[in-house]
Amino acid sequence: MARLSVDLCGLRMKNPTMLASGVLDETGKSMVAVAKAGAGAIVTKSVGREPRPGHGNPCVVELECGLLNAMGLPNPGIEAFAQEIREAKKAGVPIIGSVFGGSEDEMAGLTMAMQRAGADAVELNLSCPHARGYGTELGSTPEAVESVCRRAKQDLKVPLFAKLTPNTPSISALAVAAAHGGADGVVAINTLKGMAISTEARMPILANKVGGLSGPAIKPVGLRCVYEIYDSVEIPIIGVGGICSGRDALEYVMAGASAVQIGTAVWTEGPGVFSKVCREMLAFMEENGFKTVGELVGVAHAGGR
Ligand code: RRO
Repeated sequence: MARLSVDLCGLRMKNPTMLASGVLDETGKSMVAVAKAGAGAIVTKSVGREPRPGHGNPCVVELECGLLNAMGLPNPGIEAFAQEIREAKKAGVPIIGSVFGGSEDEMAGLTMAMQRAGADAVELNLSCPHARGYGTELGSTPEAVESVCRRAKQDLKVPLFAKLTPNTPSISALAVAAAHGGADGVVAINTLKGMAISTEARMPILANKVGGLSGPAIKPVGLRCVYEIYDSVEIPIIGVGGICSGRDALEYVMAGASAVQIGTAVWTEGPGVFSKVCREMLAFMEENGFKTVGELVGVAHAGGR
């Protein structure tokens, strides 16, 4: 009998799927609902120190190939969000608190606040493509990534994941830096910087003009990033970008991911996508004689790591 359960840096997950940050993860109740629908773990919406309203509307555009968003990090601030974490914990799956900040100090403070609120792990969002001052500065050079990870990890007891940007010449250099800084794992990838234009209005559709592209269009980019990172670091990789089916998830696992995140497909298909992806992964494993997900991690690299 094949089984989907995985141990990710000590987080015991009943399957390797996680809710990605940004979709249905702003309240404890919605996170519980997604966990009940089958997600193996939940990543919260990225939270900062102070409340933020986010960018103006339109902040999301549905495209044929995916979604373009410029939400602009809307969140109630860490103090208010702690209550949502406590509520989400009732789901009985690992809750990973995502944080963003404008400085290393801010990031470290938020990381510790997430731990105090009960988060089972923390994801540093170093990669929002369109929030000036939050993400790009701390996430775009190996030096900055290493330094912020080291600072955030200092007094942290729970695992630390660094979510990296694909909008860079070398994501594997960023992953190596995260590992040197003490991150327990890396998450690849955040959205790709993009734009949509209304020919009628003759202007960009998003109020923020540019935004982050997610969904099926970015799966080949995400796979390439995970594949490259797998050749560069020993720490686990969490793959994300365009996963809608069990086959998509397995592609990420074969590229080197130990777990995967799903976001846009939750928007397009609803939370039922988690049980569908798991069912399809399990069927593939049974048909092909794999007993654990671990046996499949990185098999697309001939000769292994
Ligand atoms: O809130 C957003 O606009 C947002 C974030 Br924090 C992120 O990390 N990635 C993205 O595409 N949008």
